[in-house]
Amino acid sequence: MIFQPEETAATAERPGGGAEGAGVIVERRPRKTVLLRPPVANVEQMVLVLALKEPAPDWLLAGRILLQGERERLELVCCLNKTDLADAAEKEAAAATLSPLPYPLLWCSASEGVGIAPLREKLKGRFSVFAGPSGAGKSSLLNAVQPGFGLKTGKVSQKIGRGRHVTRHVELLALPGGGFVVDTPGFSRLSFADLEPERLGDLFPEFAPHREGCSFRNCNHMHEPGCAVREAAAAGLINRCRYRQYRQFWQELKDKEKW
Ligand SMILES: Nc1nc2c(ncn2[C@@H]2O[C@H](COP(=O)(O)OP(=O)(O)OP(=O)(O)O)[C@@H](O)[C@H]2O)c(=O)[nH]1
Ligand SMILES: [Mg+2]
Ligand SMILES: [Zn+2]
Repeated sequence: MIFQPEETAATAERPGGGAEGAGVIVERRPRKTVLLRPPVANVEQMVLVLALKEPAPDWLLAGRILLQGERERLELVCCLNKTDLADAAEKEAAAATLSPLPYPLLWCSASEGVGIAPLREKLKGRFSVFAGPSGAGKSSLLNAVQPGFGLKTGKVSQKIGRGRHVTRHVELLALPGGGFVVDTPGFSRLSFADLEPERLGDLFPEFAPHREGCSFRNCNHMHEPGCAVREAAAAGLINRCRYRQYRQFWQELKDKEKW
């Protein structure tokens, strides 16, 4: 379904009669991709937004979000926000996890206007969704990309170090230069539905160059002898944190299968 603000949908029929300032459904398209968290259909691109600090990155959650994007074959972009708050060691730690992945990595500060132009460029003409934990700065970044959005933002709780779930609804926003972007509520838990553990390895793109070297063609990269992926992780050629995540996810999916 495509929504447009009234003024850009002027020539379209108005099935709902569209009140002043309301969106109008101009076209209904078949769903090609469907995300459950956030619940959005037909997006092409997912922008994972993490704060370097306040709240510190939850890599496990980030891994789950990326996995969901991979499963739906979305183009992925990673955005590390709040560069103004982080020191060199914190930036290095985040880069170690994200820079080996084949996704563009943007360093941003919504409050200082850093990295906003490249982000705007990535969104231009595309249908994107922002995803990430509460408080990471998704709405703040979108406000920086397009001040007219005027999205509500909220302070991160000092006591629990987490966002306060300010964005409550999935919001579809039209970009002035073409394209749409969806702001979504942050979440802290995500479980995968309908994923066979045997498929999991395909959704870790950095495993691809190593998989060929596994002794078994159907290697699950868990306990099999001669697993080139496990060896690559041990040798530091694959980020160890990501490989540990893979093992955890695989186990989770296996346990689910038993039910
Ligand atoms: N220092 C600093 N603070 C930022 C930056 N970006 C956002 N913030 C602050 O972080 C807090 C959370 O920002 P939001 O934009 O509401 O975060 P969100 O990801 O939309 O959160 P939810 O809507 O709850 O999912 C606000 O107080 C922002 O002002 C940044 O680059 N630097
Ligand atoms: Mg928000
Ligand atoms: Zn293997």
